[in-house]
Amino acid sequence: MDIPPSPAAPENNPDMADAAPDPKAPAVIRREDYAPFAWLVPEVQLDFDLGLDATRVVAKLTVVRNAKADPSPTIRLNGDDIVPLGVSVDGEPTLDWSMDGSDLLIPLSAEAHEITIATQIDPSANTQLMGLYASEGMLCTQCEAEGFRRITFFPDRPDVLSVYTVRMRGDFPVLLSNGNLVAQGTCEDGVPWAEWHDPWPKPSYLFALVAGDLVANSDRFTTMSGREVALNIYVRAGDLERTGHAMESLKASMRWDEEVFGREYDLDLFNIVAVSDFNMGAMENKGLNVFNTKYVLADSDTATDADYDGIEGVIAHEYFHNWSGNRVTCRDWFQLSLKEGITVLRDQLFSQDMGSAAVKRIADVRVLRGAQFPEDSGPLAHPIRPDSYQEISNFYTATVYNKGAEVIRMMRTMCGEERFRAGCDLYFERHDGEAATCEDFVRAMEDGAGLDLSQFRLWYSQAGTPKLSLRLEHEGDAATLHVTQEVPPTPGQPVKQPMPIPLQIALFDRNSANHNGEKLLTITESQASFSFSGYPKEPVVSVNRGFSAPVIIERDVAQEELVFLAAHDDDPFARYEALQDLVVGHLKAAVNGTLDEAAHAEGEAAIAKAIGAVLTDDALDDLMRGELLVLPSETYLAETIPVADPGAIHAAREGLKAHLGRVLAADFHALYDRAEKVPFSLSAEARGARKIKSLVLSYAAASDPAKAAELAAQQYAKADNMTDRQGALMVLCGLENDAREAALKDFYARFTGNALVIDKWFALQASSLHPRVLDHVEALAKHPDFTMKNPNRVRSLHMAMAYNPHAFHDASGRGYRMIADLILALDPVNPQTASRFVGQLGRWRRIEPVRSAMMREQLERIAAVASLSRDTREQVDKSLG
Ligand code: B3K
Ligand code: ZN
Repeated sequence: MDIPPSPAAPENNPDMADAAPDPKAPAVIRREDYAPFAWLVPEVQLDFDLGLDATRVVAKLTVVRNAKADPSPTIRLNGDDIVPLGVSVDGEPTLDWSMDGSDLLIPLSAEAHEITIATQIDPSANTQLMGLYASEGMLCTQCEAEGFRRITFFPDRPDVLSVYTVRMRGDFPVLLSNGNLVAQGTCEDGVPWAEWHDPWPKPSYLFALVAGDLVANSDRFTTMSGREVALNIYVRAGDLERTGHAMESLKASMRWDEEVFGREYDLDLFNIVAVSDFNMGAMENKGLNVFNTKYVLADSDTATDADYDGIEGVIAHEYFHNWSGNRVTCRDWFQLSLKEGITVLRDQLFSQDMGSAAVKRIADVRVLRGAQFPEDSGPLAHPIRPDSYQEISNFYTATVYNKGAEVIRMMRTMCGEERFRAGCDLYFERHDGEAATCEDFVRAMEDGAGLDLSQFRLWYSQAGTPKLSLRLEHEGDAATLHVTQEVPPTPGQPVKQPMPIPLQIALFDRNSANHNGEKLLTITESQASFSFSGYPKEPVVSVNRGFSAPVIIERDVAQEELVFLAAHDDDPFARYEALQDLVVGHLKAAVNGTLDEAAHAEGEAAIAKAIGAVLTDDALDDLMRGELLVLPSETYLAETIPVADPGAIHAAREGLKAHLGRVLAADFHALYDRAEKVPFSLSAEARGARKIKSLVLSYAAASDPAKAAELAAQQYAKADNMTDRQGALMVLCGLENDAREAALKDFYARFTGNALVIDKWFALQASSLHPRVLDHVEALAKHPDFTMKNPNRVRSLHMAMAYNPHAFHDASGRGYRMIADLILALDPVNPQTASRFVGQLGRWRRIEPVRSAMMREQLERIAAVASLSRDTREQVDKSLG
């Protein structure tokens, strides 16, 4: 539970019993306070008179008393930054309404009414990018979670489901909304109009409208029952040629969801619109997904292989929401993981099937460890189903999304694919058309998949990453694995109960390097022991295979066992993990100063042997080889140390990279030479070759900068695709030489006008290992192409810097100051994006004292500003609290 700083319930806190509520303290919304809304809104009709600077909205709501809720003499309609220009009830204009804060209250006496409300908004002034806003001459909406209330007054909560009819007129060639186009034409004054109708009842957060001068890549899809669906991806005219991959990804997602989850699309039309100004990746509005251009546009000159993967995954994610999110939505925002956890799992499984399952699993675990583990061990830790919030936008987190996906993946591991499918089928069947809860999902899994999840429910309510300590005992022919588990305290949850942890293991015979099958152990207590007979020799244990549980494993394991597993484990994740453990163990000891010279050399030698084997193992494909060659990140290393010294971690990791680059130079370069000969294509082989080239360059940059600069400059000059070009420029950016300046200049000139590629130009410089990276970031913030109004640009520059430990944790504290300055400047413009930066400073308790004090000081500087948004205020107060 994430207890906010404002008043805890007086009964739980005797000191507060008599205290008057602080009027300035933001309201805390609690899960336990859920009550159904007093009114149903079966139908909504919206009329828009669209303009970039002034849009008039007339909303007609049919409201009926909700027999399942406590009766109310008024209806409360949420608003944010809007005023009612006129209110009618049952066709009669009325002044009998009042405002409560930003909400509109209208007294209603009968069982059913029709309410009409007029509002006017200025989309161009909407820099928050929530509600209806203007982006480069077009209009678009973002309503999740609470943006609809910035368009019109409405019960803006996900459990109020309505059928929408939308009419709009405006001087834009393309006018889109959810559902099906009913009619369109031109008004007498020559202005285009259109009417849309969405037959599926939906909450307001799924409403969308787009108006602009757009062109479409159009295609068709025939569903499994033979229905024809028209598909369109709308972009600006110049971007049309870069929509092919997105369209292929969409069709593949539609087919996959039918085949794997039995889910069919349910409208005759599916539209996607790409927009450059967007707070996140994309949004699953019913029948009208709105996307950040970053997750739509790609060709080989401008997008990397990682960009292609990102598009495939996000297109799938948003499409999959049509069932897991839209057909079955959330009762309240505490249930966010109900739709996000399952949908992330669905997109992960899809991408596993589209490419290399092993590589995708490793990448997903890397994201979890890099983003979610730090969240779970810091001041913003919360369970996947939080108990309270001040600003819901702060809860679109790696915990709700990625840990949420891991929790459902564990259910799948425990029951197997077939039973998991039966559980999902039951969930969709039971709750179709409803606003459901996490508990509904768990029950459907119990009933449909036959799992007993009574104890497992703790995964929904307890925050913190469980730690397992393992010890193997060997006697006679029996091997016994002793396991203890501990779930660390988190804010508001000082004491935890043991959780059920499904741990996939295998016991390897040292001589044959074989095992006799995987075993799934479920640890349900604080301590457990599992015995296995038939092992006259002590086996080598491979644990948490496939990352079967999102936990931290601590075990005393000999270096040679890790080397053994790194070479022989048949589970690709476990093989990767063995190498990571080997490196983490060595670097932690190096940072802690517990290695004498001999032990240091021994550690390096063991790692070099294991990495050397990876370089030369012909059985590995290059994509997997590439994964194995990525050293654990500095963030992940810091996470494994109670109080970390980022400077020491950086030095130790770079030192190891340099050592490996030196002693394995011949193998690295042989690999590079081979990879260089593979011509460009999107095949796995060619993608693998590109991944290898960039990795070799980065090892070379640490061990032999001059050689690296020469190779990178050559690669840059010869590049016929963005992956090679970016890989080369990334390495050059970290080095001090003329080639760096020349390549940066060339890159900028070559791609001027392509915002997504110019984003890369900013990001590469901000994430570089260059000693003057902070000077570069400071200068770039003054570059004419930098703007705080475009979230992609801010992420490219400041987010890239904040997640570059070498820059952010600069010993002078300048990185912290720059991020605090950014938060303060961005907060009034776009609070959602600003508050996303706070978490980095919020890590102060886990950082060595000198830096820690400086981080805290910056948080205090932010906290002292009275006018902070609710978003930033909540994160800053919790980070200090
Ligand atoms: N559901 C949206 C996220 C909305 C975020 C609002 N702050 C995208 C997604 O998860 O698919
Ligand atoms: Zn989602």
